Amino acid sequence: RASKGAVHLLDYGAGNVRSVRNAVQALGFEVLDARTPKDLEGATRLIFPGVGAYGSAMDILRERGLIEPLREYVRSDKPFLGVCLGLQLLFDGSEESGGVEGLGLIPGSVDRFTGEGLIVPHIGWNLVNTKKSSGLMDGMEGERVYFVHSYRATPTEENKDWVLSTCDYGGEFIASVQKGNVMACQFHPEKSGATGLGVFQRFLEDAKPTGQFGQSAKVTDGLARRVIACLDVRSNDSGDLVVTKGDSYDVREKSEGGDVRNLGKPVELAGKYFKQGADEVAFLNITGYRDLPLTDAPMLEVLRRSSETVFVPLTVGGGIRDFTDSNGKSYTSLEVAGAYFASGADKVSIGSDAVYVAEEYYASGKKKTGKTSIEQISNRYGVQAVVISIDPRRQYVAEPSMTKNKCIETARPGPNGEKYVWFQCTVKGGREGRDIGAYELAIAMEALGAGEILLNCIDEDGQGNGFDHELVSLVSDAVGIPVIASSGAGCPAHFTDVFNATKCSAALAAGIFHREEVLVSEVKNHMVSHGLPTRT
Ligand code: 1PR
Repeated sequence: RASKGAVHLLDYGAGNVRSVRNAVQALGFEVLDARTPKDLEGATRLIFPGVGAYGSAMDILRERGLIEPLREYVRSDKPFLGVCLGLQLLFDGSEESGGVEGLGLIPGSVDRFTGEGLIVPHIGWNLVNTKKSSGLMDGMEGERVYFVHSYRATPTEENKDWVLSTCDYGGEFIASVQKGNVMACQFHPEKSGATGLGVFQRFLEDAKPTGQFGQSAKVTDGLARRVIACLDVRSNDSGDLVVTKGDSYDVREKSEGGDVRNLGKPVELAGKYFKQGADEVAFLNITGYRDLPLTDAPMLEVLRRSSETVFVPLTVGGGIRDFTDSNGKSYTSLEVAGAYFASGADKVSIGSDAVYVAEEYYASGKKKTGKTSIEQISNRYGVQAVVISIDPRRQYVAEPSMTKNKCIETARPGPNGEKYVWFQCTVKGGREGRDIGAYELAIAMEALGAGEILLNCIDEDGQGNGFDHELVSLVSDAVGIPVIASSGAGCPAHFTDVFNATKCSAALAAGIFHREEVLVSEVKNHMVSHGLPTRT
């Protein structure tokens, strides 16, 4: 296919810019890399997908001598589109990373979201209010776009000539800016499905304003509750990478010597769920705790290929930890995560390693070392990039004093009539229980810089009886970061139920989607008909 033209992409080597690249290519444009000041000089159209933490982004730009050339490019009013951190860096500075100076092109500072009970990061699909007519945001009335950030710029008298649209999350913040040919969005067009691709298209095709405003967003409709499709991936006995699905984590067919259940191919299923309207797709490499992740090329390839066609966030988990391979070469968890991000993942999910880290955290009297996988990845790539996958199992006790872990009175007593339950964390895909609860783990992880909790439940996994509301409430009441309810969905009503009964921000399912018992779109329709904010 003939290229419609070229656009430079400022890739300073942090995090996932592959999706932006893929989105631009999917629209028929050629992507050229801008890595040096000289590259910037030659650019006639530039996209700046800022990723990672504010401080480390500015450090890298400085090291590469890009700060002045970037300022010059923007001041000269050449076509520029910043994305997420690429918007924030245009401002004077940020509260993030202990206070950092930015490019100083737009007046104002970028501050952390605050608000009583507000879940931070702001992750998910939210509505934008268009403030003025422009080519960029035209036709976006009533559409939701994908945000993922903990810091935001707010509209003020000084920057009002820049503000193109705002969004409401614990107060009004800037969703996009534009002055002349310079524009930027706090949301991620490359992760916002067809609506987001439209933003890129209008930027790339120099769309002129139609004069139509979008003022449709009602604050009460705000942030949508997310529906996530999860693909548990592993090799079967013939060595093929398959999507599998267990009952309480047992993924083998029940027959004698049963093979690993095969429910399809990862890339195809991811594409199918994107088309059905999944808000995110998660890949869990369920044997990652024993495989050597960086030699696990199939999973990296799955991400690369999925990110070419799936324009919503991708999470990958399994085997994210420090390890030494069979040749004696050591990798840090940061390097492992980096390989996943570079292949198209937006977030990494950490399971077993998080349990060990939390145990040490409590044993040391809650000391932060800065050296754990969670802290390192979060510092480098931002809190939103670190998901903690918890694999808990119910443990019943007659009295709370029988465990040091947080217990609750349960409406579903244990086999011997025990009235109390705690939720025991496991490692290695549920194979080994540890003396720490999901509640304790979640609190430790938030303190160390995790951005989200993926809360599975071994007892409910694959059962189709609905989510464990007691577990989801316990954890989502304890932390201020988003919690994804997982395990047990059997019908659309189970999603609506868990959203109504708990503070979870998202709900995830696997089996019902793989077996085609329920479409993602049917879940969404049920949510809409029950008045839940939903991206449709
Ligand atoms: O410990 O960092 O290497 O990560 C391993 C990852 O693999 C963890 O995220 C862990 O949850 C996952 N995992 C390990 N073993 C299994 C297994 O099933 N044998 N799968 C496994 C986790 C749970 C969910 C599932 C929901 C929804 N599967 O991912 O998709 O329970 O299922 P449902 O809707 O069918 O009920 P590390």
